[in-house]
Amino acid sequence: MAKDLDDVLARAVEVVGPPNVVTDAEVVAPYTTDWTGRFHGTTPAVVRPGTTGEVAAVLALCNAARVPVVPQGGNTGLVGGGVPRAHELVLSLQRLRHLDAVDARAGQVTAQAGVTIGAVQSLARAAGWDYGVDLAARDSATVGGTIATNAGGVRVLRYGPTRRQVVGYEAVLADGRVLRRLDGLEKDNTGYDLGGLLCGSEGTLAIVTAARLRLVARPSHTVVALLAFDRVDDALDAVGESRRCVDTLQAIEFFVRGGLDLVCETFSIPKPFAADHDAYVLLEAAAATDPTPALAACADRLADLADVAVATEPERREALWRYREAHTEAINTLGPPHKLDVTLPPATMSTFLARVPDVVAGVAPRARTFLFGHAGDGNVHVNVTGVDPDDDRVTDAVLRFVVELHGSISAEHGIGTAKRPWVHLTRTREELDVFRAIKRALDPRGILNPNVLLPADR
Ligand code: 2HG
Ligand code: ZN
Repeated sequence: MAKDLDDVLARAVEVVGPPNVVTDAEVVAPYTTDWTGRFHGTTPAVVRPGTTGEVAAVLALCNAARVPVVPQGGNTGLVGGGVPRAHELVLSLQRLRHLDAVDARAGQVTAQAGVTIGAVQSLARAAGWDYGVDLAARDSATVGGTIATNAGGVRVLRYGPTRRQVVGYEAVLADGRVLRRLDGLEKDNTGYDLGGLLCGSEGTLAIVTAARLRLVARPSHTVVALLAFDRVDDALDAVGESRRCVDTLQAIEFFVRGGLDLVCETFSIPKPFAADHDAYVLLEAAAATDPTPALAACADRLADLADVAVATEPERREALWRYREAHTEAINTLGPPHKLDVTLPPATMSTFLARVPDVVAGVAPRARTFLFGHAGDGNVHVNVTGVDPDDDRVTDAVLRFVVELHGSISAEHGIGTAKRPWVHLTRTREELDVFRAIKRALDPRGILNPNVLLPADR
């Protein structure tokens, strides 16, 4: 194997050029640790192809020699899915950075895998459009990575997750064959939806090298309202009520007192209101006409609303968003967190939020639990600090609690290596058999991201 690996690397150098097969420990280091600092690994090399043809040639070499590969985009994943945990080769797609002009007639754009979400948004906005996916990691997260993880973000409520934006794709199979369907046909009812299958496949079936993305109309008026409540249940009622009476909502986010305190302390920013409150809901509405009257009317109907702040100007809107978006960064200052990204049905959300801190305390009495997320999607980000990175007891307890309450163990971050041992809690034996059959059909030698998503073979 070592000789095969040396051969593969030597031949990869011929394909991508010497500067793009990186073995220098210092340069390699950022590719082998995830953003949170929880997942580490080692790799024989980071290979950085610059074209789809180079991706294909490198994969063909790896496949022939059975060298396992971990594909990586902006390395912003939160479940250890892009980090080489078992000394796999890292295939970085960052050099695939070509972004076509917006196709204004189609309302679509073609982007290579390494283009950031921020770049797609900027290009779309300059042409009067927008991209439906938005997330805090926008300036590092890439098109390829967000497709591989079917990333969600803050506007799933309105536009759906990444899968809904993908009209076409280009991807390389494990053996180097290229699948390409980039014509942007909105209707193409000719069999299996292979592009859809790649969304959320976490690099296990093929390597996405480009995508044709659907753009959305850009509303001219955007308003953000931050609502404060003294009981979490009042905040949950407000989520339902705002969905019913404001038809222009694009985000409904939430956080609670502990997370807000940490954000304000960490970044020395003033609290949003004179008094502290237990729960906060952030609403963003956007439309061709000013949504403020609809938001105000909705707020008036909320009998238990303790306070409210409204922002129409970009700077002030960003300041309100910061209370929510800065949670991830603030929590990271406390040490590598355990991140449990889960969804609950509306019927059990209240029980989950009330009891999950005790579930955590039951196995990790000194841990701190933070709860925030995308309330409009039933998506809670349970972040737990003060637990050893390899201690799985918190994950086990929380994920079992989620399943008991009929939720899902991953809402938008995926399974990766972090949740692989628990995937059977949320997928049936029959479903996992189908997953394995698909994996074998597309990657018979099992070289593509072999240590994520699917439970180890029986
Ligand atoms: C967010 O919604 C991201 O901000 C990150 O999905 C969540 O840090 C997290 O757990
Ligand atoms: Zn999120």
